[in-house]
Amino acid sequence: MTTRVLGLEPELLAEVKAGLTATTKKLPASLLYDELGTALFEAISYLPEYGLTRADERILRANAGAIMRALTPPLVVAELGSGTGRKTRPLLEALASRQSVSYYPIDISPTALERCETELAAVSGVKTTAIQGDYVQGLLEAASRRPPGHQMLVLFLGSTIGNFEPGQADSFLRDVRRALREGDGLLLGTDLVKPAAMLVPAYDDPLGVTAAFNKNLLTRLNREAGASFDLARFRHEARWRETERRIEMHLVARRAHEVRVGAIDRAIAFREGESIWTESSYKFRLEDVDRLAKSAHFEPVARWTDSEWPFAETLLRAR
Ligand code: AVI
Repeated sequence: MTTRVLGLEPELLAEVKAGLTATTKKLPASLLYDELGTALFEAISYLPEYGLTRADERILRANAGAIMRALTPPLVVAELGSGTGRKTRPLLEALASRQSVSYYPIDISPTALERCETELAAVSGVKTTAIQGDYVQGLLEAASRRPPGHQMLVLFLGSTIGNFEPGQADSFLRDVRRALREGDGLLLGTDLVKPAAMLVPAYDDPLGVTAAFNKNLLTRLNREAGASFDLARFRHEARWRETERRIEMHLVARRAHEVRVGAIDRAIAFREGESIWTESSYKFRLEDVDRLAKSAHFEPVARWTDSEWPFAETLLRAR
């Protein structure tokens, strides 16, 4: 048997080159999600220190009926980033008790879509049509399939919006809005600002799962960009930036050394203590969510929060 190792897409490779040769070294967070990275993120969601996913799921489970009652049937449902389908299930079950449901999970990863389809196969009254690809393109495709007279509900859960830079989050929501019609809904999950004592261990857990998730990015560059990163020469660090309200993940060089990256034909020099910034995870205040929504022509109509782990699910209506 031969294993085919694919190289990075040219655009991603160009981002890697720009990021590693910049004064402040940065890598695209999307690199974190290869097959192993996706499995490690799922493991993170079970860590006692990482309350985000459980809070998201708790809110959806406890309020599925109320969320669906806030919308006017008949509805079709599209989800940006299908995940495993685990947290979407109660929402689809609540809706399927009123109407037959067309559900369009949209994801770049075929593995994620397969898992989502398997998880939801047993839910009666739900027809799942997976769309592989970019979120906005996928949403346009789902919107083009909606039957006449149906409203669309878009799910963007898990605070994935927090991994966008603020300007990107803004333009992304505008793109989503453009794919929708007036009156359509967007259920937006956002992790809320909380004390550093809760946030830092969530992104630097004692078991080292988040460290493995972060370092796996270097393994990926070794495999897919011909790099020679020695993982032992880097340590994971989570930094809470109070003013920017974001957690940053970094990989910090333990000592000065050089790393060859074959696919960009460069030797990258690291000073001792120099870091590669790999991800930002923005945390929101409720007023930030409302401002973001309004600037993209959505109107907040209802909100559900979790008290154990501050997290909000906001139902927005396209205006
Ligand atoms: C997917 N996303 C919402 C996660 C987060 O919390 O920002 C990714 C993650 N990074 C480290 N741990 C989890």
